[in-house]
Amino acid sequence: MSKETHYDESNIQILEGLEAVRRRPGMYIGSTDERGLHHLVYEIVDNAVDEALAGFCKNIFVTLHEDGSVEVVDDGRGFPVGIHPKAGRPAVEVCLTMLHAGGKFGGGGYKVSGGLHGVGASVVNALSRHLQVNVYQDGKIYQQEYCRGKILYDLKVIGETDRTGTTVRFWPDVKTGENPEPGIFETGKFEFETLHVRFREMAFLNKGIRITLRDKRGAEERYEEFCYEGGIRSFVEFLNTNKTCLFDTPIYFEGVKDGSTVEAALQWNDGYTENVLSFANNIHTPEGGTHLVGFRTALARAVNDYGRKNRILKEADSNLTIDDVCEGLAAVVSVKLQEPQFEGQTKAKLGNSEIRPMVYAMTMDKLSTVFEENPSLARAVLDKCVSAARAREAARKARDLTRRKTALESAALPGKLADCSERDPAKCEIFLVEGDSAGGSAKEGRDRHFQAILPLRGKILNVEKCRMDRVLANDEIKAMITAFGGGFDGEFDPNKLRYHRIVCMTDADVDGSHIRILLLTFFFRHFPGLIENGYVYIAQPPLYKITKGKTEKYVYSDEQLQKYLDEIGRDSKPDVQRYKGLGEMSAHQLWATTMDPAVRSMYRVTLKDALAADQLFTLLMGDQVEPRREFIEQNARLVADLDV
Ligand code: TSJ
Repeated sequence: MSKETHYDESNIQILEGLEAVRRRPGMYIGSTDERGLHHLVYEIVDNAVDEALAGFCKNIFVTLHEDGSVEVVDDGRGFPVGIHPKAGRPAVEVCLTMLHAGGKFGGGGYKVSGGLHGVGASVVNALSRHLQVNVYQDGKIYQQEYCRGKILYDLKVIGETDRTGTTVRFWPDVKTGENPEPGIFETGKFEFETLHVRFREMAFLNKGIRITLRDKRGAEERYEEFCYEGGIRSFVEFLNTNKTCLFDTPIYFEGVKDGSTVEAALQWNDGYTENVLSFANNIHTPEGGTHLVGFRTALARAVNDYGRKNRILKEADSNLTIDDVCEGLAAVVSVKLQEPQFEGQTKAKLGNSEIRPMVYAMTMDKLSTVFEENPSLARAVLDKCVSAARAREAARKARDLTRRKTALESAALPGKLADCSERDPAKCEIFLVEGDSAGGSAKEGRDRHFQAILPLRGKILNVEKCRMDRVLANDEIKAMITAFGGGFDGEFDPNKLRYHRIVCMTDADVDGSHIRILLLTFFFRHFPGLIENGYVYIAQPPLYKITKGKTEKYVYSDEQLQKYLDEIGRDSKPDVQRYKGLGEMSAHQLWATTMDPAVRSMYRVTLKDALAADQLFTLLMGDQVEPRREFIEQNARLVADLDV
């Protein structure tokens, strides 16, 4: 600090502020893992999005550089460089070095600010080993740089320009173990996919802005551009990609009240899953909140009102529930408000109570009008909701029956389950095995201490094409639900699961991959918690056994086979045996190649992009034949080893 002569008392305060961020980063960005790291990018991009929402910027470019830095460029007015009256320093410096001094300061700021719960760019600066800001304004290029939030030199002019805008490039402070500073982040690796999903979402939520993501790391440059003139209407169309919809264009409305804006788009498809996403100030609220409650309640009310008025619902019928009217519904609800209050465990639930009646009134108003003006649309929606209600009633009865059984019979576990003796779920594995013969080998070959086997007979039900009542009537599905423990759908409780590894062990052929996809579809639709917690795995049986003299070697792909044959030489004629199915292996071979934790390799099924997974399952399992055929032709290999 001694070299920096301009530090007076207020600057010391600045340093103390940013020191607090470095001491307790979790307080400001949630965590210092991959999530926290990505929040840095969102925080900077949010500043540029604010400029776009104010109407002064159209393009935002994000670049991931080889050296681990991220660069964000916008074509806005350029961050003000004039002296901030209170701080006596250039405004851009104040924003990057003082806590809570974001775009909102100085009267002329923006109406609503996104920002990751508005922590501000100074937090990113504090947590960066290095940060450089360039401002293009009034024909000049201004620049300033920082190290862990400390100013390296005063704002200076470094050249001339004919454009305007702001550029921030930062190098996150990653723990390396070698530098004198301990570092902040456990990892410095930015995931293209994660950023891709978030920027796509940002572009949907803020119509017209263009966000470009460029990845310059690695040999092949990757590039994605997001811009949607339709905004959340396009978002809903995207959610319904390849689905059959009840009507052509999403219903859309927008309204402003008391300085808050409410926007929603919705469209039903003929499927059975609800896909309603809610956002507050561009932040996804997976736990919902007042905006979502207002929306869903109004929806049910509008549908019931119309049904009663037009005698589609008879006097004796009970009201359709919210879940009934949300079956097959894709919708996006986005509110922007002055002072968002986030609640809940992960701060992912909107708490502002004034928002609920606002969203309720606007939704009621719009839907009533749309139904009145489009009787055929209204009829299609009501028919769908009425059959949803019937199926729900049937499913409830089936569920009550299973529950009662469970309470009465002491050993409720399915008969064909060969359970393990260990009781700590974290140590337990269950293998779902296709067919009785492979099931037999697996039962014999396993380590019965911690490995359970559940053989599955015949075809697994395609849950994409049937409602809950039929899902619950299926024997294989019932067996899985009782074996796993922990309930499913809305009642799922990971703490009651009996196994923390659920392994799909199917043949390495077309049928095997089909069964695997059916299983994954079932987990994704009815046990999403299993995938989110990383409990689902795909076993990797070998493709070949190579015998030469006394040595035996298993390989898992054609590439591995060629490589191994090159290694040992082909002249003394090694014996290559191709496995077509698990059933061809002896119990011992199955253990030694696929089940023994010491040698096996398994894929863990992950869910980076829930929306992409939804579309993939729709595509693979849904009704529309042509897009599926195209997809499978183009991605034959991917379908064979699907990593959701
Ligand atoms: F904050 C930041 F440094 F991280 C950052 C800010 C990063 C990036 C990529 C962009 C920005 C940013 C800020 N872009 N545009 C602006 N605009 C303003 O800050 C601004 C411009 C003009 C006026 C005005 O009243 O004339 C007011 C503001 C707040």
